Amino acid sequence: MKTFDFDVCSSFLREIEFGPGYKIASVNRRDLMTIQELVKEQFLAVIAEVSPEHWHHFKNQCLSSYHILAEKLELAHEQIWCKQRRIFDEKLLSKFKGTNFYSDLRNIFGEFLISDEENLSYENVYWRLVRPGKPDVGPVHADEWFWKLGHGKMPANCFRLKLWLALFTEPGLNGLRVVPNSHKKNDWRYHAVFKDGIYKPVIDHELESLDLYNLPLNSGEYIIFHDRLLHGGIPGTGRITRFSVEFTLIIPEDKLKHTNLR
Ligand SMILES: O=C(O)CCC(=O)C(=O)O
Repeated sequence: MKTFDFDVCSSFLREIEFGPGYKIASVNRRDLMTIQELVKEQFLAVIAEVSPEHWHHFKNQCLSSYHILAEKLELAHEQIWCKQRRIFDEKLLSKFKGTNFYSDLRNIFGEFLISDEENLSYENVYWRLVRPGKPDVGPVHADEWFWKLGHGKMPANCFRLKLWLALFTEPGLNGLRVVPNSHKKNDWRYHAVFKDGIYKPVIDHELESLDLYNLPLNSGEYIIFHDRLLHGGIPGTGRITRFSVEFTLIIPEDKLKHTNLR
């Protein structure tokens, strides 16, 4: 059985910091299926709550064809899929933490927490669904901007990394895009806009002026990235509804020997 190894952790963190600001890895097939099923369970529970007459339509459908049914049934997508409805509840969270994927993260980083930006008193693991051709993606930003604007509380002597896992994607067409090495520059400009009850950062740079790179992530691949890395969703140009899972790891700073990830 593998356990935490300080040197493995240190070299992982150094790859992120001194490399392009991220590292890509993958979960095994079984974990991918488990996490897809957890999302489907919550997805169906939401449909049962907001639109019970349509539940049976979605029950036997793959999540990735959600957009076809949603359009046919004229679902109020934006209203239904607010963030609160896309955060795992504690039961799903506990199943999520039972995966090998989660144990592998514990082996790499040792003890860590997942952030609770939504103040739910439990760790926030949430998912997104992005329809092809619709503006459902997260805009380009660095996560640090949200924290600087007061979204979420940081425990003392810890640093953050974000994890984004592809559940249903078409590589390069509808996943995540990043600006490699952008975490090394500290003067990206943004301003705050009050939306959905919080101040959200909006980037001041023209997107065309950034070296945005569409990560060719397959379902089951994930990226762990630096808090200052510029990133955002790829506006869905594929054929399927993209599903992904995200969360923020909060890691004690004592793992930071030879790195400077504060
Ligand atoms: O998946 C997306 O569309 C955006 C993701 C994102 O902004 C994030 O992981 O912070």
